[in-house]
Amino acid sequence: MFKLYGFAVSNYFNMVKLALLEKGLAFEVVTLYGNQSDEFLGISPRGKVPVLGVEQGFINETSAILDYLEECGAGKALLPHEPFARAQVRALMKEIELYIELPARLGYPEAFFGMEIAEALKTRCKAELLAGIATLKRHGRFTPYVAGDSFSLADIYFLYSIDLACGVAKKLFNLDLLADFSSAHELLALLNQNPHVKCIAADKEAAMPAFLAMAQAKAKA
Ligand SMILES: N[C@@H](CCC(=O)N[C@@H](CS)C(=O)NCC(=O)O)C(=O)O
Repeated sequence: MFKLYGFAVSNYFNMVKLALLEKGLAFEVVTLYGNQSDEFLGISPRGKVPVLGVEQGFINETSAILDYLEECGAGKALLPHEPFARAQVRALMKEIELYIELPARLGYPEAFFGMEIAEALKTRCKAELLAGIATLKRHGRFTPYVAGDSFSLADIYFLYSIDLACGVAKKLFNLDLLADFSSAHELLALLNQNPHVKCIAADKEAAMPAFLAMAQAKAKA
Protein backbone atom coordinates (compact mmCIF):
# COMPACT_ATOMS: atom_id res chain seq x y z
CA MET A 1 0.00 0.00 0.00
CA PHE A 2 1.22 3.54 -0.76
CA LYS A 3 2.18 5.86 2.09
CA LEU A 4 1.41 9.52 1.52
CA TYR A 5 3.54 11.86 3.66
CA GLY A 6 2.35 15.41 4.18
CA PHE A 7 -0.43 17.38 5.84
CA ALA A 8 -4.05 18.07 5.00
CA VAL A 9 -3.62 21.87 4.68
CA SER A 10 -0.99 21.51 1.94
CA ASN A 11 -2.34 22.09 -1.55
CA TYR A 12 0.34 19.91 -3.14
CA PHE A 13 -0.40 17.09 -0.69
CA ASN A 14 -4.08 17.42 -1.60
CA MET A 15 -3.28 17.17 -5.31
CA VAL A 16 -1.73 13.73 -4.79
CA LYS A 17 -4.45 12.71 -2.34
CA LEU A 18 -7.16 13.53 -4.88
CA ALA A 19 -5.34 11.60 -7.61
CA LEU A 20 -5.08 8.54 -5.34
CA LEU A 21 -8.75 8.80 -4.37
CA GLU A 22 -9.93 9.31 -7.94
CA LYS A 23 -7.86 6.34 -9.07
CA GLY A 24 -9.22 4.23 -6.22
CA LEU A 25 -5.73 3.28 -5.01
CA ALA A 26 -5.18 2.26 -1.38
CA PHE A 27 -2.95 4.54 0.67
CA GLU A 28 -2.15 5.48 4.21
CA VAL A 29 -1.53 9.09 5.28
CA VAL A 30 1.52 9.84 7.43
CA THR A 31 1.03 13.36 8.76
CA LEU A 32 4.26 15.31 8.46
CA TYR A 33 5.16 18.98 7.87
CA GLY A 34 7.93 19.89 5.47
CA ASN A 35 11.19 20.33 7.37
CA GLN A 36 14.97 20.41 7.07
CA SER A 37 15.88 17.52 9.37
CA ASP A 38 18.57 15.20 8.03
CA GLU A 39 16.13 12.32 8.24
CA PHE A 40 13.46 14.03 6.11
CA LEU A 41 15.99 15.49 3.65
CA GLY A 42 17.00 11.88 3.05
CA ILE A 43 13.61 11.21 1.45
CA SER A 44 12.71 14.71 0.21
CA PRO A 45 15.89 16.54 -0.83
CA ARG A 46 14.36 20.04 -0.50
CA GLY A 47 12.41 19.20 2.64
CA LYS A 48 8.98 19.58 1.01
CA VAL A 49 5.83 17.52 1.11
CA PRO A 50 4.20 15.53 -0.37
CA VAL A 51 6.33 12.42 -0.55
CA LEU A 52 4.96 9.09 -1.71
CA GLY A 53 6.34 5.93 -0.12
CA VAL A 54 6.25 3.05 -2.61
CA GLU A 55 7.67 -0.48 -2.60
CA GLN A 56 11.10 0.59 -3.90
CA GLY A 57 11.51 3.80 -1.85
CA PHE A 58 10.31 7.39 -1.87
CA ILE A 59 9.15 9.77 -4.60
CA ASN A 60 9.14 13.53 -4.03
CA GLU A 61 7.83 16.42 -6.18
CA THR A 62 4.11 16.39 -6.89
CA SER A 63 4.34 16.21 -10.67
CA ALA A 64 6.79 13.27 -10.46
CA ILE A 65 4.43 11.47 -8.05
CA LEU A 66 1.44 12.09 -10.31
CA ASP A 67 3.39 10.85 -13.35
CA TYR A 68 4.44 7.74 -11.41
CA LEU A 69 0.85 6.95 -10.42
CA GLU A 70 -0.25 7.41 -14.01
CA GLU A 71 2.54 5.23 -15.38
CA CYS A 72 1.71 2.48 -12.88
CA GLY A 73 -1.50 2.25 -14.88
CA ALA A 74 -3.82 1.22 -12.05
CA GLY A 75 -7.22 2.83 -11.59
CA LYS A 76 -8.85 5.62 -13.57
CA ALA A 77 -6.55 7.38 -16.08
CA LEU A 78 -6.02 11.06 -15.34
CA LEU A 79 -4.07 11.78 -18.52
CA PRO A 80 -5.31 11.21 -22.07
CA HIS A 81 -3.76 8.30 -24.03
CA GLU A 82 -3.11 10.26 -27.19
CA PRO A 83 0.35 11.93 -26.98
CA PHE A 84 -0.66 15.39 -28.25
CA ALA A 85 -3.64 15.61 -25.88
CA ARG A 86 -1.42 14.30 -23.06
CA ALA A 87 1.15 17.03 -23.76
CA GLN A 88 -1.59 19.68 -23.61
CA VAL A 89 -2.63 18.50 -20.14
CA ARG A 90 1.00 18.51 -18.98
CA ALA A 91 1.54 22.01 -20.39
CA LEU A 92 -1.57 23.24 -18.56
CA MET A 93 -0.37 21.65 -15.30
CA LYS A 94 3.00 23.35 -15.69
CA GLU A 95 1.46 26.71 -16.58
CA ILE A 96 -0.84 26.60 -13.54
CA GLU A 97 2.07 25.67 -11.27
CA LEU A 98 4.66 28.12 -12.62
CA TYR A 99 2.46 31.09 -13.48
CA ILE A 100 -0.34 30.93 -10.87
CA GLU A 101 0.58 28.72 -7.89
CA LEU A 102 4.17 29.91 -7.46
CA PRO A 103 3.47 33.68 -7.88
CA ALA A 104 0.61 33.34 -5.36
CA ARG A 105 3.15 32.00 -2.85
CA LEU A 106 4.96 35.36 -2.93
CA GLY A 107 1.89 36.83 -1.22
CA TYR A 108 1.28 34.10 1.37
CA PRO A 109 3.12 35.75 4.30
CA GLU A 110 0.93 38.86 4.12
CA ALA A 111 -2.30 37.23 2.92
CA PHE A 112 -2.37 34.32 5.36
CA PHE A 113 0.19 34.89 8.12
CA GLY A 114 -0.19 38.56 9.05
CA MET A 115 3.33 39.58 7.99
CA GLU A 116 4.10 42.47 5.66
CA ILE A 117 5.87 41.89 2.39
CA ALA A 118 7.88 44.46 0.41
CA GLU A 119 6.03 46.63 -2.13
CA ALA A 120 8.29 45.38 -4.93
CA LEU A 121 7.32 41.81 -4.13
CA LYS A 122 3.63 42.74 -4.11
CA THR A 123 3.95 44.42 -7.49
CA ARG A 124 5.60 41.31 -8.91
CA CYS A 125 3.02 39.03 -7.30
CA LYS A 126 0.12 40.98 -8.86
CA ALA A 127 1.66 41.25 -12.33
CA GLU A 128 2.58 37.56 -12.40
CA LEU A 129 -0.83 36.44 -11.14
CA LEU A 130 -2.59 38.48 -13.82
CA ALA A 131 -0.29 37.06 -16.49
CA GLY A 132 -0.88 33.55 -15.15
CA ILE A 133 -4.67 33.92 -15.28
CA ALA A 134 -4.42 35.35 -18.80
CA THR A 135 -2.32 32.31 -19.77
CA LEU A 136 -4.96 29.94 -18.39
CA LYS A 137 -7.71 31.81 -20.26
CA ARG A 138 -5.77 31.44 -23.50
CA HIS A 139 -4.88 27.78 -23.13
CA GLY A 140 -7.62 26.27 -20.93
CA ARG A 141 -10.61 24.73 -22.74
CA PHE A 142 -13.11 24.64 -19.84
CA THR A 143 -15.53 22.34 -21.70
CA PRO A 144 -16.19 21.85 -18.83
CA TYR A 145 -12.77 20.61 -17.62
CA VAL A 146 -9.54 22.57 -17.94
CA ALA A 147 -8.23 20.46 -20.83
CA GLY A 148 -11.54 19.48 -22.45
CA ASP A 149 -14.31 17.01 -21.78
CA SER A 150 -12.49 14.72 -19.31
CA PHE A 151 -11.32 15.26 -15.76
CA SER A 152 -7.50 15.25 -15.76
CA LEU A 153 -4.44 16.15 -13.73
CA ALA A 154 -4.83 19.72 -15.05
CA ASP A 155 -8.09 19.97 -13.06
CA ILE A 156 -6.28 18.82 -9.93
CA TYR A 157 -3.62 21.54 -10.33
CA PHE A 158 -6.35 24.08 -11.11
CA LEU A 159 -8.49 23.18 -8.09
CA TYR A 160 -5.65 23.33 -5.57
CA SER A 161 -3.94 26.44 -6.97
CA ILE A 162 -6.70 28.81 -7.99
CA ASP A 163 -8.35 29.13 -4.57
CA LEU A 164 -5.07 30.17 -2.96
CA ALA A 165 -4.26 32.58 -5.78
CA CYS A 166 -7.73 34.14 -5.46
CA GLY A 167 -7.25 34.43 -1.68
CA VAL A 168 -3.95 36.27 -2.16
CA ALA A 169 -5.33 38.60 -4.86
CA LYS A 170 -8.38 39.47 -2.76
CA LYS A 171 -6.43 40.12 0.42
CA LEU A 172 -3.49 42.01 -1.06
CA PHE A 173 -5.04 43.82 -4.01
CA ASN A 174 -8.79 43.63 -3.38
CA LEU A 175 -8.90 41.99 -6.78
CA ASP A 176 -11.21 39.22 -8.01
CA LEU A 177 -8.93 37.18 -10.24
CA LEU A 178 -11.88 35.31 -11.76
CA ALA A 179 -14.12 38.38 -12.24
CA ASP A 180 -14.50 37.86 -15.97
CA PHE A 181 -13.71 34.16 -16.08
CA SER A 182 -17.11 32.52 -15.68
CA SER A 183 -15.99 29.16 -17.08
CA ALA A 184 -13.41 28.90 -14.27
CA HIS A 185 -16.13 29.68 -11.70
CA GLU A 186 -18.36 27.01 -13.21
CA LEU A 187 -15.59 24.43 -13.18
CA LEU A 188 -14.77 25.19 -9.54
CA ALA A 189 -18.44 24.68 -8.63
CA LEU A 190 -18.45 21.37 -10.52
CA LEU A 191 -15.23 20.11 -8.93
CA ASN A 192 -16.39 21.12 -5.46
CA GLN A 193 -19.35 18.74 -5.83
CA ASN A 194 -17.00 15.76 -6.18
CA PRO A 195 -17.27 13.61 -2.98
CA HIS A 196 -13.48 13.14 -2.82
CA VAL A 197 -12.96 16.90 -3.09
CA LYS A 198 -15.52 17.42 -0.29
CA CYS A 199 -13.75 14.89 1.89
CA ILE A 200 -10.35 16.57 1.30
CA ALA A 201 -11.87 19.97 2.15
CA ALA A 202 -13.28 18.59 5.41
CA ASP A 203 -9.91 17.05 6.32
CA LYS A 204 -8.23 20.39 5.57
CA GLU A 205 -10.61 22.29 7.82
CA ALA A 206 -10.08 19.81 10.64
CA ALA A 207 -6.28 20.07 10.27
CA MET A 208 -6.18 23.88 10.12
CA PRO A 209 -5.88 24.65 13.88
CA ALA A 210 -2.88 22.33 14.30
CA PHE A 211 -1.26 23.77 11.17
CA LEU A 212 -1.73 27.38 12.35
CA ALA A 213 -0.31 26.53 15.77
CA MET A 214 2.72 24.93 14.12
CA ALA A 215 3.19 27.93 11.78
CA GLN A 216 2.97 30.41 14.67
CA ALA A 217 5.47 28.43 16.76
CA LYS A 218 7.83 28.32 13.74
CA ALA A 219 7.50 32.11 13.23
CA LYS A 220 8.38 32.79 16.91
CA ALA A 221 11.36 30.40 16.94
N1 LIG B 1 7.70 21.64 -5.81
C1 LIG B 1 7.09 20.95 -4.69
C2 LIG B 1 6.43 21.98 -3.80
C3 LIG B 1 5.82 21.36 -2.57
C4 LIG B 1 5.59 22.39 -1.48
O1 LIG B 1 5.79 23.60 -1.67
N2 LIG B 1 5.17 21.90 -0.32
C5 LIG B 1 4.98 22.75 0.83
C6 LIG B 1 3.62 22.48 1.46
S1 LIG B 1 2.30 22.98 0.39
C7 LIG B 1 6.02 22.43 1.88
O2 LIG B 1 6.41 21.29 2.05
N3 LIG B 1 6.48 23.45 2.61
C8 LIG B 1 7.33 23.24 3.73
C9 LIG B 1 8.55 24.06 3.74
O3 LIG B 1 8.83 24.75 2.75
O4 LIG B 1 9.23 24.01 4.77
C10 LIG B 1 6.10 19.91 -5.20
O5 LIG B 1 5.65 20.05 -6.35
O6 LIG B 1 5.79 18.94 -4.50
